[in-house]
Amino acid sequence: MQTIMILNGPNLNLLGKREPGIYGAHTLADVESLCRDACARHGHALDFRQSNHEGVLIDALHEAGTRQAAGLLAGVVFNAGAYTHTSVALHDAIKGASVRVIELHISNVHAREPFRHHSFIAPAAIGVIAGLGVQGYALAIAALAGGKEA
Ligand code: CA2
Repeated sequence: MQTIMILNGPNLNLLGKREPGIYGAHTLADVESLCRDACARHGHALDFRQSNHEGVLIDALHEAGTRQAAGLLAGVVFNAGAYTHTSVALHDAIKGASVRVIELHISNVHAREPFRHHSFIAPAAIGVIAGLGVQGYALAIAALAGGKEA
């Protein structure tokens, strides 16, 4: 059974606790449970992570690339949070690890402040989902499970 990694970046641990008008009322634990159900439906195992630290996210992407190369991982659903808009290092990590990544945002970043319109992740990703709320995670899992190729 292949695993799908869900990787969440900075401040996503606050989900459901602040700014419900933008991100909804679901907590990160709710997102994990939604992802667990979606992975189970598609016959995949779940590896669900969150970190507020860029280096930890980079290490996770490297690990994902190694596991994907061994046939053990279908890909990564990556909500890089605000690092999306700032991090060349995360772009390089995805490229360097040759890992299949779907960039995910709960909110529609293109309808928000201009500084959220640029993504360093998107050019290294196989696809992008934004603005569909936490259900976007389930859609991204379905895409990876369906064999979406780079
Ligand atoms: O819409 C998304 O999923 C984002 O990746 C969320 C990030 C934001 O910086 C991106 O532009 C879009 C923010 C992470 C969550 O931050 C929270 C802050 C306060 C309360 C709840 C969540």
